[in-house]
Amino acid sequence: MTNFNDQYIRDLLKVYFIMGSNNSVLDPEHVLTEALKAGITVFQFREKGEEALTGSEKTALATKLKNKCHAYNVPFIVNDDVDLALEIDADGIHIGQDDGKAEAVKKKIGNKILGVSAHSLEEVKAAKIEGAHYVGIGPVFPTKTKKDAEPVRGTCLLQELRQHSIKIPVVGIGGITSMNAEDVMRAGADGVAVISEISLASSPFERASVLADAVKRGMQK
Ligand code: TZP
Ligand code: IFP
Ligand code: MG
Repeated sequence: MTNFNDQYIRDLLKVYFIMGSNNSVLDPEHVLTEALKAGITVFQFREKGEEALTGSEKTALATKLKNKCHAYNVPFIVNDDVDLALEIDADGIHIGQDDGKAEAVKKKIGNKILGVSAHSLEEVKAAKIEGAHYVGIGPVFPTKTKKDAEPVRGTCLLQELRQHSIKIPVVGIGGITSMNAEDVMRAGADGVAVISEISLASSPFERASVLADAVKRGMQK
């Protein structure tokens, strides 16, 4: 039940790439490798929705992508599936509001990073109390990737968190591109999380590089 240093987590969140096998046209391992070369700072394996892999196929892909991340010293986070995270010894787990209490998940995972999706000030405060290491705030902008996404909040909630001086690392998610990432950072996010911006790019390396540059421009000291 380690407490990670907040600054370590903030640094990790800067360029947060998320992908499952159905988010890319190109081979997922190829896309991830390009993104790693371009300098993504953390990766989340999110295998859900149409034609998502299950069972041993899911485990095999997760293992392959985890090994790729580790070759670049980038942490590997699993979305939702605590058992998979434990089985393959992932570096962390990301859960939503309907995936059970963060407290219970935290007890199960021991020395791993815990991220929680939050959509209001109340959910952020609760996640912090329950021991989340970071929260994902979104959707910031309209997204085509998540069909059951909550209403778009723009950068309001990010600004609100900062105004209330709530001290937990935060990453924005939903419709983020290299064109708006700088604004998301200036609104108070520690980083940006993207799926399609990188996973659907014809050159994931180029796109992830441009995104990383936009994040840097938006960082404030
Ligand atoms: N949660 C809120 S929005 C979203 C998730 C998983 C999808 C983000 O995908 P994209 O393609 O970066 O908009
Ligand atoms: N936020 C995040 C993250 N990941 C998700 N899968 C999600 C919301 C729904 F970016 F990691 F914070
Ligand atoms: Mg979930």
